[in-house]
Amino acid sequence: MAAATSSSSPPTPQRSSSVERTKGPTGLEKIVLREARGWSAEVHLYGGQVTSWKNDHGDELLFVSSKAIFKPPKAIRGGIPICFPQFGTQGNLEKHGFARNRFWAIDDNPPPFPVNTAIKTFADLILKPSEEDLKVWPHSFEFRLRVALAPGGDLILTSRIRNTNIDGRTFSFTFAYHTYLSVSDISEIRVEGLETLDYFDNLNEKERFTEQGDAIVFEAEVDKIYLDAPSKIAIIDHEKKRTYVLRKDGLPDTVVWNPWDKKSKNMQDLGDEEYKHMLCVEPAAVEKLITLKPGEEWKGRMELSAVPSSYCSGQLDPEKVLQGLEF
Ligand code: TA6
Repeated sequence: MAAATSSSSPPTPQRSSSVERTKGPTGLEKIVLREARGWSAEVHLYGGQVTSWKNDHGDELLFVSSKAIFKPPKAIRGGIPICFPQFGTQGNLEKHGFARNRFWAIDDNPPPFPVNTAIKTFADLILKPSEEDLKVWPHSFEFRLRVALAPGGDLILTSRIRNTNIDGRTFSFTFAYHTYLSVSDISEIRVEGLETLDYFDNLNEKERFTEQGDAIVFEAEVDKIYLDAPSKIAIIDHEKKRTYVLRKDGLPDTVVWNPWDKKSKNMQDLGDEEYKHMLCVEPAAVEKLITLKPGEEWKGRMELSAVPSSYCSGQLDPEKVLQGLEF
């Protein structure tokens, strides 16, 4: 039965989805995605970086620092920086690779994408190495990124990386979606789905430990790489009555980071108190290199939902999660 409309109530505005190219205050180009129910997202061509994801009430769900520098060569502090061709610091490559501080291009003609046809709001970007990039990482590649807003607001990032070397050389890389979530108060947050996992602790000379306890809570700085993390993780914000559900595919590990007070004070592009309102939960491929032969392609996908917190803790029993193959 169709819903009755009272003649006195104003008509509900009809929204439609849209994809618009525009510029931010410092002149950096970005694409704004809007889906029909009012959710939106923004992706900057600089870094191929998602810098906003808002729900249908206009609430920002990603953290971007008030001190973020929207000016090359600095990577933007917040949103979803892409770490490629490496996560972390090894060799000559800059920390977390160069993808996050390069200008990506709009990909007008991406190869066919096996996607859900219900998703109509998306942007396709592409990154190819410059002459300068080839000096520090001597490999030809095509990195295609699709940023999509599903009907209902879920944010979906799909990365496809192809080895386009013509001299027969393989290459290996590590990768992360360095996702900064906006939270009410870090000390009130629980993360479910990582308990009992092994992790490397970056604050403890990268020693390997096993997580104990019910859920991950935060009382101090944390910088951990969880190994073989489940494909679904929940980040529960009781105060905001919101749960983020993060699903991932092709990305075995999950990094969890919060700099806490001391480290924040040493970061030029993060306010001293802002650590309280952010949590990085980063689907990643860090501990086992991904290797591609010429012509081969790798795919890594992340899907973020923000649901009301009636989504109870305990629903993410790791056993059930591992069996859940909805993704
Ligand atoms: O993902 C965690 C991490 O690797 C931390 O070690 C911390 O340094 C963070 O990334 C931020 O790195 P950035 O280079 O963006 O300052």
